[in-house]
Amino acid sequence: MAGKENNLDNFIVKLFEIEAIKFGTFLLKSGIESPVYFDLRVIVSFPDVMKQVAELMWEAIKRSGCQFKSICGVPYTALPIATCICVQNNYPMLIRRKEAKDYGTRRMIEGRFDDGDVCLVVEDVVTSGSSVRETAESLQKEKIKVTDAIVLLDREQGGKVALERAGIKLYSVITLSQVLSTLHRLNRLDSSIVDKTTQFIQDNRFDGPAVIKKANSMSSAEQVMSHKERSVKCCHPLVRSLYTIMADKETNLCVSIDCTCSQELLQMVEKVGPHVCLVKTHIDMLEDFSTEVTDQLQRLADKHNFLIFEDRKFADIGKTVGTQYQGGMYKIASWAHITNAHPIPGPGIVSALADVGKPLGRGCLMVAEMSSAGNLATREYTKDVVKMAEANKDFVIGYICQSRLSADIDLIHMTPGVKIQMGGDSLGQQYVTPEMAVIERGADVIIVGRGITAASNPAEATRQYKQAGYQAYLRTLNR
Ligand code: 5BU
Repeated sequence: MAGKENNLDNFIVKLFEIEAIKFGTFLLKSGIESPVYFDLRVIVSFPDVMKQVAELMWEAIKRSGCQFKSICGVPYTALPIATCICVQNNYPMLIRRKEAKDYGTRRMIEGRFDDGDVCLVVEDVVTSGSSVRETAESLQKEKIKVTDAIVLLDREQGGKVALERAGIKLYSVITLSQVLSTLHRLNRLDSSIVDKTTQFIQDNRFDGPAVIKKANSMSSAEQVMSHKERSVKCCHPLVRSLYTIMADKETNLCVSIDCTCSQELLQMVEKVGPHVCLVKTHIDMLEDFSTEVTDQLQRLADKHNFLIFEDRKFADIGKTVGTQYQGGMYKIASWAHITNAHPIPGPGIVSALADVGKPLGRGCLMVAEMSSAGNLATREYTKDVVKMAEANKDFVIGYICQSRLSADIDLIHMTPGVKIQMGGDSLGQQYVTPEMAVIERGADVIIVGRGITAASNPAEATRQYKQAGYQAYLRTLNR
C-alpha cells in the first residue's frame, strides 16, 4: 500500500519538476489570471513519464470496471497517451480529427468501428469537460457509444458533474486538491500558494453554486440543504436524529472499529465517541463477544451522542435474514440503530428485515456500490438498488455507495474507503480522501476505519478526519 502511495507522490513531484504543473501568475485564454497552470504537452519529451501516465491511467480504468471496445484520445495532448495505453494493453484505438479532410472519406473518426461500439475517451486535463464532450459528440455522430472517460488530472472545476449530466462518467487518476496536498506535504509548495490556488478553483467553477457535490438528479434546493434543515425535513425519525447529531456535533464522520477484542473495541469507542455521528461495528469479528459489549456500546452511544451501525451486510432470503437480524448470538436489531443489506436477493430481504427492525425504529442502508477493486456492482445493478430503496423508505434510510445516487434527501449517502493518504490495501480496498468523498462523490457521511484505528494517535486522527469531512461539507454549502 505504502508503495502505491509513494508511487503517486513521486509521480506528482515529477510532473512538478518537469513543469507540467506550474504555479505563478498565468493569463488564461479567457483573460482571467490563474495561479496554477497545467501543460501536459511536455510529457511527450519524457518517455518515463509517458509510460507512467499510461500505466496509472490503465490502473484507474481497470479499477473503474467500465467496459468498452476501443479507446479515443482527445486531440492533441491525449493522443499519444491513448496510443501508449492501447499499445501496452492491446486495445484498438480510434482517432478523432479536429477538422474533416476536404478529400477522400471526409470522416471525422479514423479507425475501424461498428454501430453501437462503446469507446472510452481519454483526456489529459479536465476543467469544464467541454473537450471530452466534443470528442464524445464526434464519436456519437458515427453511432459509437461513449459512457465513460478517463482523465489524468481533474481540476475539480465542475467538469465531472457536467459530463455526468451528458451521460459520461469521468474517472480521474489525480485531482488538483491531491496535487496541492501532496506538494505541500512534501514541502514543495507553501501554504499560501495552496490556499490561493484552492480559492481560485472555488471561485472559478463551471457549474455555478451548489452543484459540485451532487449528481445531476438533485434539485438546487436539495443541494444546499444543511444538516440542520435535514434534521427537520427528512421523513424517517432515525434520519432526523442522525442529522440532528451531525448538526449539533458538527461532524459527518463515522468510524469503523474493526477489532477482534471487546476491550479494544470499547476503548476505541471511548476515544472516538465525542467526534463522530456514527460508530460502525463488525460485531462478528469479536473473539470474546458477550452481551456486555453491546450493553456498554449503547451506554457509550448515549454518553457521547452517536448512533450505532452494525455493518452486517445481510444477503440471504427473507426468512433467513429476519432470523439472523433478530436473534442468534448477537441480536443485532436490539442494539444497532442501523444495519445494512445487499439487495441481491430481491425485495424480500427488505421486507423481512423491516418486519423486525421497523417496530424498533431501526433503519437499513442498501449496499449500492462498493469501494473494493473489481467488485461486481454494475451501473444497472446500482440503478435497481436505488429503485428498491426509494420504494421502501419506511425502513431503508439510504445507501452505502461511492457516488451520489439519489435526489431524495430522505436517503442518506454513506461512503466507505476513505483515508487522507489515498491508495489502497493489498486486498483490493481503494481509498479516496475525505474531500473527494464529500465534494466529488456527494457523501453525507464518510466512513473511516484504519485511517483512524491504525493511527499512532487515534484520538488525534479522529479530530483530523472530523475536521476534513466537515470542512468539505461546509464547502459544499457555501458554493
Ligand atoms: P478501512 O479500514 O477504512 O478500509 O475500513 C472500511 C470499512 O468499511 C470496513 O469495515 C469495511 O468492511 C467497510 N466497507 C468498505 O470498506 N467498503 C465497502 O464497499 C463496504 C464496506 Br459496503
